[in-house]
Amino acid sequence: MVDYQTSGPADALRLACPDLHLVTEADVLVSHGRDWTRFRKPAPCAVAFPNSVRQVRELVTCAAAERIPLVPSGGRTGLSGGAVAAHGEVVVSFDRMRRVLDFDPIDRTVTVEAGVVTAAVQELARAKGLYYPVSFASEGSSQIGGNVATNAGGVRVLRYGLTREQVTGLKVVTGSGEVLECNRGLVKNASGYDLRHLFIGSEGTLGLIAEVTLRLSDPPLPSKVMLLGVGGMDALMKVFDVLRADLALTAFEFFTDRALHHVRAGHGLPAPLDALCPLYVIAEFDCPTEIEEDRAMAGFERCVAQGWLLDGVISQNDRQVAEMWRYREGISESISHYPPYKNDLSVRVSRVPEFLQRMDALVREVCPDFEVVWYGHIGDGNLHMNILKPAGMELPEFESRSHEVSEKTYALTQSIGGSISAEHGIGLLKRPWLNRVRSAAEIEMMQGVKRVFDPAGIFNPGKLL
Ligand code: 2HG
Ligand code: ZN
Repeated sequence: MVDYQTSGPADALRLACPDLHLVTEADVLVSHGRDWTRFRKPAPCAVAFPNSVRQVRELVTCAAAERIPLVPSGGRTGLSGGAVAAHGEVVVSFDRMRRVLDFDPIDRTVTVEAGVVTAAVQELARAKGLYYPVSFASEGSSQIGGNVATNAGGVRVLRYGLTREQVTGLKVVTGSGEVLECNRGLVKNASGYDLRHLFIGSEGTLGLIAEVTLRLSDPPLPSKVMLLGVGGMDALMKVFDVLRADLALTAFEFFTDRALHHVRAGHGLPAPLDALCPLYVIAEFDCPTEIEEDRAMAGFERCVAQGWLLDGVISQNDRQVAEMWRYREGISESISHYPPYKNDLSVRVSRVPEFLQRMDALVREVCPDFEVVWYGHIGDGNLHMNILKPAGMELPEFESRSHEVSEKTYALTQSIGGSISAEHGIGLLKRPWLNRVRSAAEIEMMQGVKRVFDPAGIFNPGKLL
């Protein structure tokens, strides 16, 4: 139970941080008290908009003294309820911390405040002749601080890794109001525990990420995209093996015919191929010369001869690249109104064929009455499995039926060494199943780490742990 020593958390913050922008209007409480999930009602008591590290620090110091729970909030595009404030918390928004602080052409790094939008970092890198490779459908509104807090992945993890691989420095305010400068942009730093990596993926439970230094990459080579029609689950990773052997892949994404149905209906898109296929793949690869294109065509023919591929097209210009990507990147939005119950599963790439086959059988057995839409970053072992709420079923009943499916799904995932969250985090919604993928000893140690950084327990209570 929260025991506010003053008349209320908002009043306490107003007194302690007089120049902090603090909002209590109902519409802002709703908009900033939730992410893209719709299973909990937003009910924060205020939203704070600090505009500097100093203000973040003052806010945290007061919150720790008054035991005010804080929910850090970025672009609120999360899918596990990590940014949901449903219990009178104060949301800490980074919307007023959007400055680019530094670009260093020698280090090839950029330092930004946490509220800078992912697409703005990509654009800045491009303007400097470099590249920020983390890319996903919500990049136009997600913020860098949130990307770091959730270790965001996306469609090019196969080539460039997750957000973790891009972060060379972090400025973080811990629960005692301490400002930590982690790693300071160094490439090599063998001076003990790398605390930076504890904050990456911590889902706002250890500290508030105020500034981030990111490594930028070489600009990518010219690339092409193939949209391929695949014969079935068994063929999917065989196609991956063939293409990966001959091409430098930057992405290998898949979606099912049901996913295609929804994205076409939602975005008014034409059929991408003449043939109707059970599965589709988007394969992106470096293609600086005709040699690579010839290799791609040869790989395609080999897969067709084996019966693994049924049809396919290859991009000839940037417009076609963008059109092909829409079929994959538009899926999530096209089913969001149902709403879907999301599963974000991962296994080692070597176990994907077995995983897909067993998951397929499981879904047919345990929820034949639900529509299940599959898609994901299958080249890195990540499957997004969305269960759509049937019209006429109330949300609580749908959630509880979906939980039953989760029990079985997660047991299967656990049995082959996978994870119940690949890139969306544990947040609020997956918390009951954390013990499926982390041992009791690990969870206890994580709780110990939390106590070190957040002794008053103010950061994102009820999330992750
Ligand atoms: C994607 O890969 C996002 O499109 C969203 O991670 C996944 O909607 C989802 O389940
Ligand atoms: Zn994804």
